[in-house]
Amino acid sequence: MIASDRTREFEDQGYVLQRGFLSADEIEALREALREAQQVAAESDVLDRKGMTFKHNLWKASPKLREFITSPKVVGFLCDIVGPDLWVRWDQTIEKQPGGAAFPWHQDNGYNGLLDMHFQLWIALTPMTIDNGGLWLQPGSHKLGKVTHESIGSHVYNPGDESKEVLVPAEPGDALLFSSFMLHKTNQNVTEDQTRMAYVIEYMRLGDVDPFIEAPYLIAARGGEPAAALVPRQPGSRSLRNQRKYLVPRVHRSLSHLRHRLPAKLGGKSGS
Ligand SMILES: O=C(O)CCC(=O)C(=O)O
Repeated sequence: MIASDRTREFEDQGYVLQRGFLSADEIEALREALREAQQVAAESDVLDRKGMTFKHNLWKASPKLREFITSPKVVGFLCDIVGPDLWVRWDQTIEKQPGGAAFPWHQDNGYNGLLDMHFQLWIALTPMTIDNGGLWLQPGSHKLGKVTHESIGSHVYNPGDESKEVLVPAEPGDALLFSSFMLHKTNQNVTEDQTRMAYVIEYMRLGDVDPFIEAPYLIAARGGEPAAALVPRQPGSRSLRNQRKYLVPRVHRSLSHLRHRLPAKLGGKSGS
């Protein structure tokens, strides 16, 4: 498929699936780099939740991962579809062990509080099936823009229109690029012996910001070309448009952090 077809597909469906994106050697090299980075991941970047393990910000610990996620192959694939100027907001491995719990319908913006669409490159590192907690999408749901989510336990949830759901079965090395506004979910892993694993890298347009994460930031592409650089500021952070856009969310987040730190008798939630 040529790039403009893929761009149209992304705009229309909210995702593009590239089967066999990585060769067997590339998958092995990526697994090895991830194993090394997972071993040194900061404790604060590891989240274990009901049989799902998330390890975040692995690129920060790994020159090999930085090289991979800003490589001509990855950047070329992304830029052809979503545009020429990108930085890396986040990365994580997601492992769902046998019995690992469901992760209900949501947009990623429902968790990270961001207002702009960004781009999720989800790479399968094991087979992903209906039984082991493979990924389900609602194609076209990205056109809703950012939707509201209700909180259920530790999750946020918006069911969208479940009659539109499709499973994306995948093999190791398949890559799925999807909009952060895409409603998606994974079901419980009902196998007895299969842990399924994906590596997800999130890219944003250079003009868009995430005011909630810490430096350094990794530029991936400029003008459609790989342009790996670690920088102390997000390129869009000085724009008035972005500062205004996040004024209210930033105040809310600061107040909520403060409430969690205050003793209960002063109205906080910490109770200490
Ligand atoms: O299980 C997965 O690979 C995806 C989980 C998920 O929906 C997410 O991290 O947003």
